[in-house]
Amino acid sequence: MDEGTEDTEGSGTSGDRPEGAGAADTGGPPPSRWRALLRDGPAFGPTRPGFWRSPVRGRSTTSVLGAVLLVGLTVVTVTGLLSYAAYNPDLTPVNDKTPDKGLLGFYLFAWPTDPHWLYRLTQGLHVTLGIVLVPVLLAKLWSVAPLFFGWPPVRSAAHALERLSLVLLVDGALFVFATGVLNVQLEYVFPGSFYVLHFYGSWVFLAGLAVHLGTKVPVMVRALRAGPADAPAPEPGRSAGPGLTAPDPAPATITRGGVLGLVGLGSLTLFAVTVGQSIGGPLRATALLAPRGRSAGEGPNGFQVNTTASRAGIDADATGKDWRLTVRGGGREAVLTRQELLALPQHRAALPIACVEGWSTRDQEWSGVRLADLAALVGAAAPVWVLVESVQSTGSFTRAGLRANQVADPRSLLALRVNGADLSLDHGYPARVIVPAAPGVHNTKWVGRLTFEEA
Ligand SMILES: Nc1nc2c(c(=O)[nH]1)N[C@H]1C(S)=C(S)[C@@H](COP(=O)(O)O)O[C@H]1N2
Ligand SMILES: [Mo]
Repeated sequence: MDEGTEDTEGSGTSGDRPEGAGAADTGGPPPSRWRALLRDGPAFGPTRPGFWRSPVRGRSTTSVLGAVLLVGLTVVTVTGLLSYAAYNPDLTPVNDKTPDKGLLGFYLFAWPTDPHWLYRLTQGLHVTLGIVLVPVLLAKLWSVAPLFFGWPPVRSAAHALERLSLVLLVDGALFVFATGVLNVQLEYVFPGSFYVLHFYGSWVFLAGLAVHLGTKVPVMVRALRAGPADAPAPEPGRSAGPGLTAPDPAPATITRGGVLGLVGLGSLTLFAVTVGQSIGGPLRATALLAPRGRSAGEGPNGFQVNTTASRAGIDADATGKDWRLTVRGGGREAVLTRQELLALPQHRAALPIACVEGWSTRDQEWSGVRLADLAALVGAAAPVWVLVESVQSTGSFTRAGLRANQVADPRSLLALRVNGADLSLDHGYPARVIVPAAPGVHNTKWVGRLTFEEA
């Protein structure tokens, strides 16, 4: 997209070009009018530089917005890739929502259990910053809108590739932001799984972004150095289409600083009504945009519930007196009642729940049986991983695989109690898994079976 580079920006001096210049020809087909149309584009509309009249557009506005996005999107991208790794998708197909990822999982690693708030931080950043950047993204698209109408639409093979990368970039960005926001707002309108769409959409977006940054970062740095006052004078351009700067600007109704200030205010407002859901505690009440409500009741079990027991279709029989935990591994099987579990050594761990949707709780005081102790109980001395299965029969989060390092961590529990009380049914009674630094979705509730797999 070199319409935006300094050699073409503002190339048009007005919307009018001599029609049919060099047209004193034979009069044979193609008529000169057609040639002029091909060269200069339609006589009116957005391909005409004069169509774009905001005096606020310009390389300096675009560069400030671009710089903010560059820093912000780097954090959103890194934390997004980390979120995928946090699911340990390479451990078992049970964890992998994108089995056709191919090379895209090249960077996966065993997600650590330290610090215990790791996923809370990375996913809180991912979602909060993603939401905060929405006004910046929209303003950036507005600021470069004239460039989308560059004329001629395609000048060469290289130019065609550049424009294609732009399609990936813009469509990719809109798609990834839209799917992310919809998921956070619980609008599960996706055909199939959100994760799959968001994952592949991100890679399309990143491919476009890589090409874009390669050509645009030097332009941006130069414009930022030059400052708003003395943007370098445009050179005569190769493109007949519009540039960033309006050749015939309308009277200003707002300054450039005013536009950037409005965008900043929008972002700040979104930040203020979002961040409380990741900080939790009393600040949760400030999270006006939190789709799950701003309070979660009183008492030991008074913290965020994602899926209630009734929503999960958990019936009283499955979790009542007849409930049993089955533990398999090491060629043995043990079946335990809740009483028998409570008779095993109980351990405590102060751990949060941090959902992929960005909300999280503060550390809660869980107590129960160590996963490592349950492995030892059936003689699985060194389990490579454990398959955790809920008694829940429908829904997508009924099973999860946990890796050796997660099983071995002494804070990883099959929790029976929280904050000094029995788990409530909504929090997974009779027993739920809680693992430090794991995404919320891997803290399976209403656990019915643990299968420890050895090498
Ligand atoms: N069986 C079961 N376990 C589950 C879920 C579920 O839907 N079913 N939701 C998971 C998700 S997505 C999260 S974020 C946490 C939320 O825990 P909470 O509902 O106790 O707040 O539990 C996880 N455990
Ligand atoms: Mo979640």
